[in-house]
Amino acid sequence: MKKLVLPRNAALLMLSIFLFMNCENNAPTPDSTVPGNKPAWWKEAVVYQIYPRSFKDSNGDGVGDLPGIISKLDYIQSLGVDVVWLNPIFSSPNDDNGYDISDYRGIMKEFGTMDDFDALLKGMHDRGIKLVLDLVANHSSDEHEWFKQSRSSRDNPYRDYYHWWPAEKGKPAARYSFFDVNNDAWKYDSLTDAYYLHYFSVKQPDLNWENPKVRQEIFDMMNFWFDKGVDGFRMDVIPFISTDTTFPQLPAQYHGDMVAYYANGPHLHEYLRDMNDQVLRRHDVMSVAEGIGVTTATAHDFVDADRKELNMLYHFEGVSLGYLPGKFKTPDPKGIDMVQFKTLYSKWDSVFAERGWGTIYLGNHDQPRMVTRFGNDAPEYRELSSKMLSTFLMTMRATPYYYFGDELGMCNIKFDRIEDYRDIESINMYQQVKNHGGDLQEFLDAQKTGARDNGRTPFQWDNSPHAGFTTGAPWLKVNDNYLNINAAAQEANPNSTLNYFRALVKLRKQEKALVYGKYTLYDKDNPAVYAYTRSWEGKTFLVVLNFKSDTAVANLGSLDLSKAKRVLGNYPDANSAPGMLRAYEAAVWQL
Ligand code: ISL
Ligand code: CA
Repeated sequence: MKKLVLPRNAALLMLSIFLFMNCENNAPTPDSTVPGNKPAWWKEAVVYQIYPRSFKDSNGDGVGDLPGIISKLDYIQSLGVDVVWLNPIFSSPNDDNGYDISDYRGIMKEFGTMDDFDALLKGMHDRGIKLVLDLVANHSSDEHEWFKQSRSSRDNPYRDYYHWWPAEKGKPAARYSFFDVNNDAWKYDSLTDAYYLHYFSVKQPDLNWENPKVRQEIFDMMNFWFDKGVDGFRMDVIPFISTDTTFPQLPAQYHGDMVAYYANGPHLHEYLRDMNDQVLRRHDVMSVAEGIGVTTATAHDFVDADRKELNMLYHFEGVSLGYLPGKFKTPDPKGIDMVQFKTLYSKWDSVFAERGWGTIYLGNHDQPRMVTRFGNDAPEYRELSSKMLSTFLMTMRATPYYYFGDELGMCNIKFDRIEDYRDIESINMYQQVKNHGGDLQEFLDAQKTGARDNGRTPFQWDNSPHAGFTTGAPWLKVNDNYLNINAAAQEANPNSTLNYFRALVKLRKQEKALVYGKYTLYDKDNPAVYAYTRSWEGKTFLVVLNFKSDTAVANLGSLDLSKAKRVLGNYPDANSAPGMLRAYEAAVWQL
């Protein structure tokens, strides 16, 4: 097993046994952080998320690939990040860009080979970067051998690897699907006269975790990747894995909230503890749940150290702000209410203040670009507001998950036509609106804010055709603004968003107060400014962020600002006082 070097003397043996048994192993020496929150490498890490399809194409087929990532390892290292999380790279027919896996131990043909993978992992480790993969185990592809077998007959040994409902029992109780044109998570299959369950597309049948053989297959597969040296997993919709296989009518308490129902299956935590016992605790790795359906009330069950389940999860509450309730990803014309935003992030900070550990992100492959959603992508404010949002992400008490391209200030592409979209979600929802005679123009307008493809356009490397992403035709259009917004141009400019991001990462690495320090919110009712301090071992940093284009004043109450010194900011010079803020100004002050 990886990293379990045989110790030479008894003291080391004791130590390594202790580390092995402790699920927050590899911790630096104890210090003044609160109990339950002891240091760990994954708490101090900055995670950089790469959508491999859109990072760098090496062979001109228009699809990013593993050799492409290898060719950019020096760039990734230059950011100063500790961990790279790759979206799924496994064999897949790509109904949902790799979230439909047909072989968990194979590499997607378009992305390369296992040799490429080994070279990528080595290249990362040689540079001191850890690699986290995506575990998509709630469902597989319908082209996975297990499903082919399962579907073939009712008495096939793989039948119970998936959820089947025999048609002679009538139609099963309704379940909602994220990606089905009819919203229906049950698909009738005439071959065996039965329905199978798919919370996502018809090509993503849900695996039956209630079957111990399925759990064993998944745990063995995880160990396979860990034995190769992988450093962790991000776990796709992991709260959904356990299912009441009697499929009752949806209990009344969950009416209108199917996600919460899916995320609270009867044996969920038993399976996660089992996964920890059989896999995670045996390696020095990190785990993070895509915490869909998880609330502040249930979060501790996943991540508290004494639960022996997972390390972290990311919630959906922040990225759900500013959309109209009951309407699919439709922006509220009033925008995002900053008081609500601050209340929400302060609440999540306090949840993990003494136990567990949080994460923070504003963008990922399921979200639009953060500068468009939470900042301002108009030319005069794009750089300032990108830097401001990065300042927020790098100074909160939580592990930042930073989405590739945000360091350049990449923006939503805002397609006008459905034909430009590649994402199954946009395409199927469009069809759904059409089938119901809905307003297609309204849908397309809303997608300019909310569509997932906005965050998936190719990385903008330079000002050559297709932004240097590919020499061929890109699988998804490149944003036209690449002529202005690209890595090469920003390398050359010491004040670019790229170099500002590097400075932020460096500061977070230098100042443990920004990782572990106590968080205190100031001026909570200020509708424009987010101001907070981070204090630890006698050092205090004040972070002030103006989320609006008007100048703003923050009331910093009783804070002693007499020795305040600006250590970083998105304007060339410090303002006259920490509480005075220009448009989208961000500054970190040491007090
Ligand atoms: O993307 C979403 C909203 O637009 C979410 O509802 C998303 O479907 C949900 O967060 C689950 O996401 C994960 O599983 C999906 C996959 O499409 C996403 O890319 C993945 O992050 C199915 O595997
Ligand atoms: Ca390629």
